[in-house]
Amino acid sequence: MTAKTPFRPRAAALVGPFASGKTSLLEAMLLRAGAIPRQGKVKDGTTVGDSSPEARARAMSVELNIASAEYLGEKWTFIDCPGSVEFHQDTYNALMAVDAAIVVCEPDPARAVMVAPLLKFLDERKIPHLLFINKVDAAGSTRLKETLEALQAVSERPLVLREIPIRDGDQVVGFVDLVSERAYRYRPGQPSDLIRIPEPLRQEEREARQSLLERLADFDDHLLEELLEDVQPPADEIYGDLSKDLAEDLIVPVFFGSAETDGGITRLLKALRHDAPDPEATARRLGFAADGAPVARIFKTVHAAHTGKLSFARVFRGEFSENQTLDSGRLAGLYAYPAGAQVKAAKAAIGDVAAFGRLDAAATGEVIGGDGGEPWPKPLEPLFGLVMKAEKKSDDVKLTGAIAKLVEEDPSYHLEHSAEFAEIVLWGQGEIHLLVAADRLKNRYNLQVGTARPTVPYKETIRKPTSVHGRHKKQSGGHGQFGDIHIDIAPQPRGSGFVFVDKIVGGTVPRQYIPAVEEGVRDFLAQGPFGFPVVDLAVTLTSGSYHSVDSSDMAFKTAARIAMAEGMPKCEPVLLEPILKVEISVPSDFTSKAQRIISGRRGQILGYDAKPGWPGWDAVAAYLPQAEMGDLIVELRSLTMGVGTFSWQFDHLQEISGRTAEKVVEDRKAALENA
Ligand SMILES: Nc1nc2c(ncn2[C@@H]2O[C@H](COP(=O)(O)OP(=O)(O)OP(=O)(O)O)[C@@H](O)[C@H]2O)c(=O)[nH]1
Ligand SMILES: [Mg+2]
Repeated sequence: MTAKTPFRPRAAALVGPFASGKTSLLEAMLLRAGAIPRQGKVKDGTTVGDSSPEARARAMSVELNIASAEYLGEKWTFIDCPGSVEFHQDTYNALMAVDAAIVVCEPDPARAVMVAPLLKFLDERKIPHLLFINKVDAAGSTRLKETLEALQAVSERPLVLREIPIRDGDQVVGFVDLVSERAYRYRPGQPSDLIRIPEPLRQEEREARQSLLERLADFDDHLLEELLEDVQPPADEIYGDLSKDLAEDLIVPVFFGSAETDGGITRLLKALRHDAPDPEATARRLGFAADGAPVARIFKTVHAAHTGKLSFARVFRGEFSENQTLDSGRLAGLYAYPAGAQVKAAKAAIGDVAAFGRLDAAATGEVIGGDGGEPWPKPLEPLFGLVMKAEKKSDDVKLTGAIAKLVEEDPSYHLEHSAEFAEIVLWGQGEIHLLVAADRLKNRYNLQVGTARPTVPYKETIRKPTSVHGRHKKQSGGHGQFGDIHIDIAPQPRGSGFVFVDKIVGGTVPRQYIPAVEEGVRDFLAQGPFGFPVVDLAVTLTSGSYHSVDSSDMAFKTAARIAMAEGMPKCEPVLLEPILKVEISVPSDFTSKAQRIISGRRGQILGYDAKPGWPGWDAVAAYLPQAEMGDLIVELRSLTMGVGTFSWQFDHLQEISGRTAEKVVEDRKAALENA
């Protein structure tokens, strides 16, 4: 870096659908920048990214990969994000920290819809982004044009092709840059060769360039005038428009190439270098004023074995140094990530991505050294839950502590302690998300955990009233036991819970024993005849008798339990199933599939409508038994290219009977016997 070319370190996120080649692209960019000596492969487990055991085991990204490099003397931090929607919390959080995003997709029009939720996130927040259509080396990648059309259909912003492909048969072997009008032929593992524009492409090149210029002219009156007057705009003007329009998220420039065979990587890096906004512009976009004390925003929290808690943050103002005192404590360590390796750093200045050590009170989304900034994305709602059960009972406390750390790292995990069923339920975004959590518990905390489906919180109630007498009398040796009560048991309207009524007159049950009667009833109701909590009933204590020596709390409690055990079966007990109100969101092509999923799961469709703010998407509202929610997200994703999702909340309890109810009761009995 020379004094003449002041620049700030910049950061770009690599995002895009599952397996589109982001981690491979990171590897290719690090190689091109000279940060690594050779290019590893995801399949071989040799990439800089995906180095955690959980990622390697699955050959997919399950957390952020952060690596910095210098390209042509300028420092970049690349944040390679997981493509799987189950790990999108990390992806969304990383996008809050970068100057620009590279959306990596595949040259397949059918997959374009998979990018829709990401593009929506980017456009809503005006995060500058460009598209990189990867894997053009693969045979049959002749469908660039169709892919682009399909992508345009899911992008609010105009997509602007920056280059056109040079083909050999059905393979892309190079490109013509539409601004410089230079042609290049890919050379695997090396920068492309400059060649003459192939004669047959001249016409296509001119047309594509013209449409690029027309797009830019939509946002530049001067350029529009030049085009109308047939004046060739100078290259500088075009470059100026490209970077301005990218920075303001007015257009989305489109590139293509091949991460694995090194096609189009230099072009992509150069485009970033020329067009990506600098961190001062990004700080402005994110609502951080230029002047003031240093600020950095935490976009990821990690609990690492040797360093303890690490808060990964991007610096948006000023400079931090090790040992500095912050509001949240002393800055006990600063780390940088050249080519993905963790090294100690003395300072982190505007633009840098650094990990801040041991800020114990700090959480992801927090601004270190200040406040303000754009609202942080909300944690993704829980969609799939698994019980985490420590194999050793003595590990239970340790397990809860370790899960709390996982939740801190990824706020789209949600911990639920179910007191009713004594279960630790971890909720998350899908099955893999939770199995990765279980692996992390094992790999990092040496906790062997088994997983199981959470118990569905069925309840029971009664349909008919009854009156019953409960008497507990024991004469064993000295002190006896005596409790004697009459109670009425009666159904109550849905949602009223449990009511205890005391109608004792004349002291047939002395005051001091009445709470014991209620306690006995409540104890019984915690696990009714079917094994579930009983709700929506009233128990009225009408009369009783006592013994001046032998009566006690214990005796009346037992009498109450006896009365309940005798009375309940006469009240026509019935199972109550929890019903959720769900709203499924899908692109409208998938609406009928979503409806079929609901009916296939004993659900009741309430209606569907266009999803507000999501052109081309529908929201299907339905009632769904909670028992059917277990793997709903799995089926929904498999039928909607991974983009369908849902939100849910408990709505009401509903009586069930017949075979479904019998099965629930059998399973519950078996579970209670095994417990
Ligand atoms: N033919 C071809 N295959 C590629 C290319 N880039 C990546 N792949 C393959 O695509 C698969 C996924 O690559 P990754 O780099 O892990 O993709 P990713 O986008 O990081 O995946 P996730 O992070 O799990 O979403 C691997 O099998 C790669 O070998 C490419 O340019 N050409
Ligand atoms: Mg990856």
